[in-house]
Amino acid sequence: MKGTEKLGFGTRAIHAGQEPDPSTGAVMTPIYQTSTFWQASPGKHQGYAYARGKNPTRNALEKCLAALENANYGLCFSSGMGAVDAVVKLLKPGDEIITGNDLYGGTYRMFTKVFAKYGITFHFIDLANANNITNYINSNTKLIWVETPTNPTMQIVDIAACAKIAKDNNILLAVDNTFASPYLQNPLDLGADIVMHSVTKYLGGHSDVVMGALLVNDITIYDQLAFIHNSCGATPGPQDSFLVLRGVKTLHLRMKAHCENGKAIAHFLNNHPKIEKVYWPGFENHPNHAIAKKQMRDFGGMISIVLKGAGLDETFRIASSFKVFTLAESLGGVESLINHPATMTHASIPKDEREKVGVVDNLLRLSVGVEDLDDLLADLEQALK
Ligand code: P1T
Repeated sequence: MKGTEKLGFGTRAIHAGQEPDPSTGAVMTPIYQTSTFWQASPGKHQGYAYARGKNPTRNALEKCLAALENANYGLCFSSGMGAVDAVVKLLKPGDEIITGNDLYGGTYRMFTKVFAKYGITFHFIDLANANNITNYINSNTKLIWVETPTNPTMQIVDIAACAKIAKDNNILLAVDNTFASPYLQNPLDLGADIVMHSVTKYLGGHSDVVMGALLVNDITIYDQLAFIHNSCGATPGPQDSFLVLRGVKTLHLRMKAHCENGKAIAHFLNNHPKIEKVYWPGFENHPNHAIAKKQMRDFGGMISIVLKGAGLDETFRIASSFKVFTLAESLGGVESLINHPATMTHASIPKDEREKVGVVDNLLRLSVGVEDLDDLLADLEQALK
């Protein structure tokens, strides 16, 4: 469907980037399972030469995701980490990145264990107050990397405030929008330069694909990222692109249900005697609730909890005793998941670093799915007994 930019979110989720297939009229974008494309004479082809560079199924998805983030351009990667990697490769040795002190463990690992040795310096700081950024800016600062809500303590970072600081200092702002999804938050509209997604999560929505994406408005940034994308090769295959095109068609419906269940479960846990603390940006006493309200349309289905007085054994016992929630890494699928960040998703962050921001041994993270609320509540009740 052409000219989708003025259409509502759900209509874009279903139609953007997708036309009946020109060769057969197939309504659903076919899986173009081909690595290469015929050329009538060298360089003379129908827009596609080699599938690392461009594939029609992936192209349709890139256009669809761009439409959901109000972006001009999209690029899909073989994982969320592949997308993060491409952004950091915009920089050169000597450059510096300012980022948050609560990040997905894999992002922290890539920054500290991979790119630090290529001469890039990272500052992991408290971004709950965006003004802290100015203390770390110098002439080498090239990028601010923000996750909001953060993984796993649900801190909220003021995207518009970060964007103003970035613009004033000629620095790029990239926002990892994985936890919010484009249904809840659109960082480019708030002044960010690059939006990143682990498509594996809410966009895919069914825990059957690993993929990443970058969405941008500026053609110069797009050209640089597209060059890295093709040169370094972290591109996804057509089958996975098809699965995500299919998953995205229900993003708006799923997100409504995630938010509804998330809200009810956050309140239930907040009143539970076994729980010491609940991290969820929808609570009025969340330190940045006002910013969450300003930049998000709802508060999502990601919740973290601290178990009252529980040691590691007790935490493991509880984490292993769910019947509807599944103990597993990842998030954002239709099914509810429970995760122990300290030993699973954030195990690569040194204990003293993670504990400073609250990623303690008795913290559990819930990805609230779209099952029947009563079943989820009953499962929490029995597991916490
Ligand atoms: O797993 P992958 O698609 O490569 O995406 C990495 C990634 C990036 N950013 C955020 C905010 C993420 O949460 C992730 C992946 N996170 C998990 C697997 C997890 O369970 O937290």
